[in-house]
Amino acid sequence: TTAQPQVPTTTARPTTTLVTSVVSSTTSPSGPAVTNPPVNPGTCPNTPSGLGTPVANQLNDPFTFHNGNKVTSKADWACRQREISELLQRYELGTLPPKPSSVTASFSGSTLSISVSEGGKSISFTVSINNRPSGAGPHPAIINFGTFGASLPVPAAVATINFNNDDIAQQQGGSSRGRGKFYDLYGSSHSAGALTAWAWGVSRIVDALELTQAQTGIDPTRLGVTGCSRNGKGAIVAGAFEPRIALTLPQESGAGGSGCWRIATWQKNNGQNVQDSTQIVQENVWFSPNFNSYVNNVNQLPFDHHLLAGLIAPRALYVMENVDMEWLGKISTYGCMGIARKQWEALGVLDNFGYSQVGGNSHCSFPSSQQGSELNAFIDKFLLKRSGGNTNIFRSTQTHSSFNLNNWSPWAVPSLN
Ligand code: MCU
Repeated sequence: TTAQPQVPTTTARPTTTLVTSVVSSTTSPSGPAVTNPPVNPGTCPNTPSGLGTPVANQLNDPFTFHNGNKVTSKADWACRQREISELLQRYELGTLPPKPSSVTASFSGSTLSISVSEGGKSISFTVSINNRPSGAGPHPAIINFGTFGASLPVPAAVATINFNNDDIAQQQGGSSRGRGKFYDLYGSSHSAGALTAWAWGVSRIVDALELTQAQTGIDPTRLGVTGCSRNGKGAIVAGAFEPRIALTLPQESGAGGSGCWRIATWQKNNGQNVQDSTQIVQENVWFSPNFNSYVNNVNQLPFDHHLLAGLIAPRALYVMENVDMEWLGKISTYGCMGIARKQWEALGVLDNFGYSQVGGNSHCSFPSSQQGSELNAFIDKFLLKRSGGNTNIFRSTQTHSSFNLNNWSPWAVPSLN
């Protein structure tokens, strides 16, 4: 299959301005198929307006369209992903703008400078490319949310790209709403919450890497994205919205990331101290203001975060969580990802999905038990394109016996061809 970005919105996609002619004779090593299938929007069913029937004590069926039709093929699945993306944007995350009319980039030292114009307005931002491997390359890279370097260990053969996401959209509580370069470009009342604005920023970094491949030596087809905690929420949303990301690595993202709203509410109703939808929108501006109308009754939503994760399938996702952090929603992330996994199962690519929940480490300090046979196995297979260890992982060091994965996902899992 050829890489064909899935288009999350129906708007036209203007061409990128080239600052450098990119002529590359080197090709990426081959490996497992990790791209989304092509979407032919004309063949996709229309998504009815409205929320549809509420879904309680279970998670929405990934394999039934909003109009009630069944998903029976990979082509249907690609349409369903478009629909899920649209629904997530409409009710929770805010609108993801299409590629801007102009994106230019230049690389000097370790700084990649990115300039974006749209509708007569312009912004620029920079990212630093660190630990570039020696040798001609091209080399894979992991885009890390935050300026201090990844909070998980990145092997020497992989570069790190530090993304100052707060520069694109601030996250200092309610007063940050509409602040940051994204809003300088699109207006302070744009519907996008910070997570969507950051995903847009990641897409512009990928645009810039495509333009400057000859200078940076970074292979834009072998990119990972990571971040921890609030920035882990950013990483999973970026992986979901940007199909050019090959490997998504959210670390301890918890509620609003790899957790599901409905399961967090269920945990809270069972007396646990867990972040839920009503609290999270008070704490920060990660979500669209549109979400406020649904936080008191998340059963109304035509999705939950298992479907956010499913936007990544069949690409690779490895989710790291911490069993000691009740606030993050340890049952919620376990249940949400255990059910999300069924989307990779339907596509016959369980090797591209990992969920691992361990303990004994403080928040965002990476535990060695997840490194050798898990994180490194994912990086080897999907960024370095070496055959290696097992990447079909679903484990927790705790048995969440009060939660029944199958009761919460009573729908059938088709085999999609
Ligand atoms: C796990 O991410 C967040 C969490 O959602 C917040 O409630 C808490 O305040 O901060 C966490 C975080 O980002 O920690 C660095």
